[in-house]
Amino acid sequence: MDKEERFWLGVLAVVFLLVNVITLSPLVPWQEWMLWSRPTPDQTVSVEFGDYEIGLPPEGVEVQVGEFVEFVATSSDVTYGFGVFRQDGTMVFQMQVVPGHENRMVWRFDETGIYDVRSTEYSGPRHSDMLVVDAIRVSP
Ligand SMILES: [Cu+2]
Repeated sequence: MDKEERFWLGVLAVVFLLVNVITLSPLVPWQEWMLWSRPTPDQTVSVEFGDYEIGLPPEGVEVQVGEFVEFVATSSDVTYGFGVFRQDGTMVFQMQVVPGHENRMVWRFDETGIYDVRSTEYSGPRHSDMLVVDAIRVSP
């Protein structure tokens, strides 16, 4: 390895470390409560996946801005994805829903609105039908 190669290897190592330090640090607003503190959820919402259906609580999901919500998703057959989307189609967050586990995610919504839920993991031929419009209502 010559001198120039060592230099660029060093640059790569520094970039790697910087990106990790920045993305894991509490400077990223949600990392403070996702990684560094363990807030007690204000409510828990169960989501049951199975046979290409997304089973949300029948009474709906009502959340307040700033509240910590724990989503607990299970699957009775294959791996799905639990994705929460804004009305403009941009994603808020998602997690994989692996069968045989309680897949947990704590989230704090910081904007009011109505959110859709869709499967974000290709799960088979009916995957694209896995959409629940207006699934989560976040109020002030
Ligand atoms: Cu799917």
